[in-house]
Parts: sequence; structure tokens; C-alpha cells
Amino acid sequence: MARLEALAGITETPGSLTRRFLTPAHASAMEQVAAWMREAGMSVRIDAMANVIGRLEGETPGAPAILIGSHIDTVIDAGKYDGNLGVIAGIEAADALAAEGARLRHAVEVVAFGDEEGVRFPSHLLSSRSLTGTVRGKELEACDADGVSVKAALAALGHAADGLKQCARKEREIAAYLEVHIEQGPVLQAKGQPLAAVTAINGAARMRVRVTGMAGHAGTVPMALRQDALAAAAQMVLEIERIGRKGGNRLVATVGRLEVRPSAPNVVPGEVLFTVDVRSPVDAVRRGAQERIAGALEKVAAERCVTLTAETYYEMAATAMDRRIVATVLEAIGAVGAEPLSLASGAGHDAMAIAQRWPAAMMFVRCKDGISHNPAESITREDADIAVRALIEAVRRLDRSL
Ligand code: HGY
Ligand code: MN
Ligand code: MN
Repeated sequence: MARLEALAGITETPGSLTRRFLTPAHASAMEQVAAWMREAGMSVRIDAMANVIGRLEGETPGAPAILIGSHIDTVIDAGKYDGNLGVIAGIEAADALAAEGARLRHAVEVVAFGDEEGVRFPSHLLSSRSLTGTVRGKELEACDADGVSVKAALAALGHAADGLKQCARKEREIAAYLEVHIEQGPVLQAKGQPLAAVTAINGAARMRVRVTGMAGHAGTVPMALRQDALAAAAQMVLEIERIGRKGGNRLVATVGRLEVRPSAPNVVPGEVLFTVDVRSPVDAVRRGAQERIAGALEKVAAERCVTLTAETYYEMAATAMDRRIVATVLEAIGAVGAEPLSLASGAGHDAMAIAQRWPAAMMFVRCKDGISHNPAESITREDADIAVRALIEAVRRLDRSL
């Protein structure tokens, strides 16, 4: 818990936690995590996509690894536990296994990914996907709001982006992936239980929308003659919410970021940029909603004589976790005396990327009132403790069964 507090102090914004991919704060957090991995007896390397990877050899050096990971990048004004808990829990588990001199058949690796939230660049899961070899070079051209590309940001931290290829792991190097993560929902608290195995992760898509109207003088342009980009965008946002609501518990749709230009009190807004985040456990439901949203945006644009561009820059299919690994996580939860519950995940995770190549599963940890992506995010020491003990149990079982 002290390490999570310390990690939360490494931020772009003193007084709150914001740590975006490839910022100096991310680089400092990487160094701190690397130091803790070394203290746990792991050898540590940082790859060309700024993944921090600690390794504890098994009985025979060079054996396939049980990979434990999560992310150390955060959203804006974030909580302390989203992502960071999974990395610290992995280090604690490796430390305990090393301390008892456990001679496992597998190596244990712990990885701290840096681009899970996708907040700085219009990218998605670049660091975890770089292990699976599915990141294409042109994705590193994506630029942040200041026009800095992923490639330039990597170079600024001393990583040659052409090292992308070296990040990909060979199939046989990894035997399984486990991720410990806060639930970011209210179910475990409602059930009075600390842990759950995750069976599947909702599919998600993210769009960037640009609404272009006509900037004008707020005092002189008659209402009937306006092409007000913000009024149009506001109607679009409510349409998106209406479509999301119609999907019941199988759909969520969110406009999380909206920028008005030129954003002056006496200027009719000429341009608005906003994002749309659509998710569902069923891909056909999500894709249907994306189509309905696209249609609704076009309709409002036509009625209001504004122009529209909408680009989907992120799309991940709903991802089932590996049944055998899920079963092992459930056994491990039972072994530490908690009720072996199963939950689906509404939030996205690095496990979606890793599951494309290797058997993967996740373990949720109760968080207070289900609050996340919010500085009020919190867990108890007892739940962190039982989570690490369950993680160690799962690693032992996987070591024998894989
Ligand atoms: O957006 C998500 O689901 C994750 O927190 N990046
Ligand atoms: Mn997360
Ligand atoms: Mn998150």
C-alpha cells in the first residue's frame, strides 16, 4: 500500500494523479517500478515501447514465463489503484516467491505497460500490443494535442521506435498471463466479497468527431442564420446518450472529451471536437450502436447546416478470458478463503491485447463504492493482501498445470 501511495506521488500535476504515456512522470514511474522489481530479486529490462519487464528465473533458466502485468499510465485526475495495483501486486508476488526460494518450472515475469488508458495519444494498448507484435509502425505517427508523435515521444525518452519489432515476444516465451485489477464497479462490495475471476472483457470502440459550423459575432448574427457548431454538438451528445440508454445493460456510450473553438464568450462556436466511447459485451450490439450513432450525427449535421467528420480510431472486440486460467483463478480465490465469484469486465484492460496471443485471465479486487477514474478510488489493505495471496496461489497452480 505504501508503494501505491509513493507511485501516486509521481505525477504530471502535483496534488493530483495524472501520468500519461511517455511523459516525464511516466519515465520516473518506470524507474521506480524497475527499482522495486530489482529489490524483489528480478532482472529488469525496459523495451523499445517503454514496457518495464522484471523476470524471476525458474528452475531452468530461459523457461517460458507466467506473465503478470497491468498498466502504470493513468487517466486525468486519476485514482491510485487502476492499473498500478496489478503491477505492485505482481512485484509483491514475485518477491514472496523469490524469498521462499520457490523453484518453479516457469519463470515469472512482471510487466508495467504504459499506454492502456490511451489518454495522451489517439492510440490503443500500444505497449501491451507491442508484445503480441500487432502494432504497425504507422500507429507511432499518432500525435498528441501538442502535435508530438508517439515516435518523437519515445525518442525523447531514448527509445528508438524502430525497436518496435524487438518488443514482440515469441509464442513459447510466455505460458500464461494474469492481471490483477480493481473491479471499477460495485458488485464485489455489494456481495461482501474481496475477489472475483474475470470471464470476459467488453468490446470497445472510440471515435473522434469534428463538427464544423461558422464562427460569428455573438451580437450580430441572427439566430436563424447561425451555423453554431456547439449547439449542433450538444444535440449530437444527447442523441448519443439516448442511443446508449436504449441498449439496456448491454451497451454504454460516452462523450468524455469535448473541445470548443475558438471558445470565446462573444463568438458563435465555429468548430467542436469530441470523442465517443461505445462498449458492449456483444460485438454485434456495439457495431449496431456505432451505426445508429453515425446516422444520428449525420442527421443533426444536415438539420443544422454544419459539416461533420467522424473517425473510429480504436476498436477492440469483446474478449473472452481463457477458461483454464479462469478456473485456476477461481481455485486460487477459494484457496485463500474467499468466495470464488466470476464477473465480466465493462472496462477495457491490457489483458484484451495479451489474450490475442496467450492464455490470459484477470482477477478483480473490490474497490470502494465501485468508484474509479476518480481520485476517490480506494481499496483496503486487507483486500490488497488477500489479492496478492490469491495471485501467488494462482501462479503456483499454473506452474504445475501448464
Ligand atoms: O477505458 C477503459 O476501459 C480503461 O480504463 N482504459
Ligand atoms: Mn485499468
Ligand atoms: Mn482505467
